[in-house]
Amino acid sequence: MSAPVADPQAATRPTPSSVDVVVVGAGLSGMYLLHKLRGMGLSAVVFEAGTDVGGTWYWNRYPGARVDVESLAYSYSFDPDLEQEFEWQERYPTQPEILKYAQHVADRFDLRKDIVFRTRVVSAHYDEESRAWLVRTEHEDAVHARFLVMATGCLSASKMPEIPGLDAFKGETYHTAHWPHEDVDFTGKRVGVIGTGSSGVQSIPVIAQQAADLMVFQRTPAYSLPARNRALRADEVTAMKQDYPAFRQAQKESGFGVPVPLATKSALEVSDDERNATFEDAWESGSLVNLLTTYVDLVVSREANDTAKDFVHRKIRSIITDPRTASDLCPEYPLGTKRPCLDTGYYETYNRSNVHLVNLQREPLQAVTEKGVRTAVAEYEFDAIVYATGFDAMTGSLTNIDIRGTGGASLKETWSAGPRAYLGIGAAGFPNLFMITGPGSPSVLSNMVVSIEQHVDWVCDVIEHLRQQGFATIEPTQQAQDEWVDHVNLVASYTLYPTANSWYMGANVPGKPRVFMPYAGGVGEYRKKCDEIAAKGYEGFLLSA
Ligand code: NA7
Repeated sequence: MSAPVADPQAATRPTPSSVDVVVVGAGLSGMYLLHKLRGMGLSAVVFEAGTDVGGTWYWNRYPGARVDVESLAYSYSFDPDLEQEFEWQERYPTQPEILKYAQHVADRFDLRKDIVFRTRVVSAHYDEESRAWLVRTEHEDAVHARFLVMATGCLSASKMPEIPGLDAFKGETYHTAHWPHEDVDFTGKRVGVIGTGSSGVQSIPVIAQQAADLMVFQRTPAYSLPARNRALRADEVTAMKQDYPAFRQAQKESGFGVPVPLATKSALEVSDDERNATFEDAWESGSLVNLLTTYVDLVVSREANDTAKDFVHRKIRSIITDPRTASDLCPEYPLGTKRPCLDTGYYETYNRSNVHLVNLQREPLQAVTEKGVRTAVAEYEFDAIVYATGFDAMTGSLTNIDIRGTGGASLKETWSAGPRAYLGIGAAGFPNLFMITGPGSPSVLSNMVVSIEQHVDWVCDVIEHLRQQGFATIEPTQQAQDEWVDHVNLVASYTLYPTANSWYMGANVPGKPRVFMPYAGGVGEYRKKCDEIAAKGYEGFLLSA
């Protein structure tokens, strides 16, 4: 795999021996957190494995990478001047544009001077006597901190397929989540792409334009909607910037962190014509959530969901000329229960003569070989293989670090039957440890920036509360945590989410417990709950002097 090239703007600083707060990760969570902590007069250091800020948008540089929430909504709200001054170019910005935004924020708030780049945290152990975390890095630096905040992101521990021979291939190998910083040119090459989640769906149309031949290996088809991306118009930017406070408030109160009109009807109570016209409008709108939110019951009723599924199937079949390819691309699980995708020309790409689909449900992947990929049916030869095989989502970036709390208990072992966290923010037995968008919070079911800001604000308020009240430590009680996890599971059980083999459920990682990890109760309701808990003096948490 090609190693990333260092960014010229990357800075490094020596690791301090002691700080108030260690933050792991300099993505959108870690950056805002650092800014806030500094404002509170606390000392903080951020450790970041990459050579620059940006997190997801630093690592996922594959061709066609874009965010699928609109730029004017997928941006920080904490600083009105920042909101006004940054000029987004596209409705759905590309990875380079979002990375430029993150770099702009780092420059504007002079963040890099407290970030140690090129440095992975390997362990964090809580010392009960000193009531401090001892955090160690891959470079054997050690730092003591009163608080440890994991701003490690939900999708940052990438995964490869679990098949033999990954090192055998003699050609070029890429993973979408570790794309090289220099240009990759597939012109004239035979390319194999494994995986058809968002990264596959976004990169396949771009790679297809270059490659002599492109073979896509699909285990499960995605539901993908056309992004209808375009340049932003000056008038819409002006209108949004004038109305930002109201829009931000609406984001906070919404279900997904994206304001949409509230549905009032069941998909089953309207005529076929009315429903199809509604779905058609949503399809044309170019939005990830508009289709799923057209009717009240699409996420909870299989019968209602089937109407949307059938609509998308008809769309796929109307675009793709080869009936067998079209049929292979039609998902059978309910719409929305695996992360849907937004694309630019994805289905159309399968009409190109240089693009072929291999359905791994008919011919399972067996091995990577010296020349390419072997399935149960054939060996396919390539000059390059692209792994778009996703992540050990939500927990991988936390359990990959040796985190040990009270009594030396390991977080990985404590979570061996599935993650358990109160509000998705703290875990019983791990004092003064906070997770930004951790499992049990809306996180990946939301516009991440909205959820990140909410968690960062909430965590900083806790730290301020402890300081003002003279408390040294905080951690969830076992009871409050158990009740929250039960509540998260109960809410999920009312929905269709647990019915699909998704990474929300841990189903993409062999042996990972099947637990629905994000909180499906909605961003607005969740925020209210967090605020109520804070107002009651952090109900469900144990605060000690
Ligand atoms: P995803 O959405 O997890 O997609 C990974 C894809 O790779 C998906 O199609 C997987 O099939 C496939 N995959 C994973 N492991 C294998 C193996 N062993 N064999 C064959 N195919 C495999 O990751 P992305 O990077 O595309 O997107 C992540 C998120 O980024 C996305 O949801 C948005 O939030 C943005 P499966 O579906 O598991 O059968």
